[in-house]
Amino acid sequence: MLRLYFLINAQKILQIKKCLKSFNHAKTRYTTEAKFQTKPYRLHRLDKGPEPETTLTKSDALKYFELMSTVRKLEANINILYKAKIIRGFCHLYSGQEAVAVGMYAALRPSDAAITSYRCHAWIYLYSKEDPLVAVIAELVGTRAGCSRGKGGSMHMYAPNFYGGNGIVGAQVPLGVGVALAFKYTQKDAVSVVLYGDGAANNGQVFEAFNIAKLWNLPCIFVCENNQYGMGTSTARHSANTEFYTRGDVIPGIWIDGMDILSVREATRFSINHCVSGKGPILLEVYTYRYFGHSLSDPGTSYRTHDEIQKMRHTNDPIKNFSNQLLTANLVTQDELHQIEAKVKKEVDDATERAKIGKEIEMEELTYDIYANDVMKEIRLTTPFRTGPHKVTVNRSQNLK
Ligand SMILES: Cc1ncc(C[n+]2csc(CCOP(=O)(O)OP(=O)(O)O)c2C)c(N)n1
Ligand SMILES: [Mg+2]
Repeated sequence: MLRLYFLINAQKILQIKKCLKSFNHAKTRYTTEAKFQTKPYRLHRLDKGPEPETTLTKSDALKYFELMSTVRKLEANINILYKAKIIRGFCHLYSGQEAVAVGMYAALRPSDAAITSYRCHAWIYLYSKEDPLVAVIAELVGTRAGCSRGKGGSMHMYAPNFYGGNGIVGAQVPLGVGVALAFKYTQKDAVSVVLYGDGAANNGQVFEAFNIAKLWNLPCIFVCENNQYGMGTSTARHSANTEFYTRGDVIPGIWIDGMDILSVREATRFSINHCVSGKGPILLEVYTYRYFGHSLSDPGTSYRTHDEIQKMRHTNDPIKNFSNQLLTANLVTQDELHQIEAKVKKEVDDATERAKIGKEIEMEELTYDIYANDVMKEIRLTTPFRTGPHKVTVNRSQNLK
């Protein structure tokens, strides 16, 4: 009798549990948006900063999670290809900094342009219109499906409205100001996002570019990605003033927690409004961290401890931070995130295989498409005595499409 009583009760408890589970599931399914606090900003020459609260829709949440996870997996596969010597030369990974590119991209409009240093894979992936994963991987492998037909490699990648991929420290900053000048001159409703590292922040041409951008109030968002090291030198050792968001002098600045994608998105929205309202440039310092060394030939552990990297991975990872926020707010389920992770893995692995089996360009194409207009008929090869013919075979340069 007592056994029967327990059996009936156990069944009831099971039923109640099932009900509760489906109720919770329904509750999660029907939460279509949630509000989140942004991380405190620090302001320079601004009375008011970005909003302290932001609304996130479920579809955007899933999209941002997918984009950040794709960048992480893309760089993981590139690392493997590099170790297998399938990718040669320089190679700088973005792992750890995903919330910067994806958070900014989430706020940018199709007309807005960007330019960055050599750490450009994430940006190419975001800006490329066709087969973006293959555009990056094939370029690194050196095959013709690459965004520069395999001729550029890690530091020379372009996409529509994305001006590279630049290997000379700081050199992209005046170029990006030039893009902003073109926007103002042609009265285009667009801003130019100009990214550089903390290690470029004391470069002379950066200050010349700041000056002209402010003098002419150009629509320029300067972004110092402070990942705390310039190659192997910590910011405290390479910079007399590490408050990078104040370094534009009369240019207003904002310090942003770059491990929080929503803070980055909100600050970018604020900056676009600042620029398009005619107030001129703004300078964002985005505080972040890179898990790998400066490039793949730097183990990245001689100037910082293994513990430091592990601590960052475990306690302040941008993707984990975001997924924890989403789960706590009941905006997504763990299951949905797992499904995205599986999809991302398959997509990046498939793209890696497709990029690997691609063919290199023919030798003669090496000297083609250097100029958009065929201004030089002969291009110098390895010595002044060896040249190759120039030809325009692509309709327009990648970044002008
Ligand atoms: C004009 C110039 N000087 C030096 C170098 C060598 N170099 C490459 S990256 C770098 C440091 C850049 O620091 P940061 O922007 O913080 O880059 P991170 O290591 O974080 O990518 C230097 C000195 C270069 N590429 N160009
Ligand atoms: Mg740096």
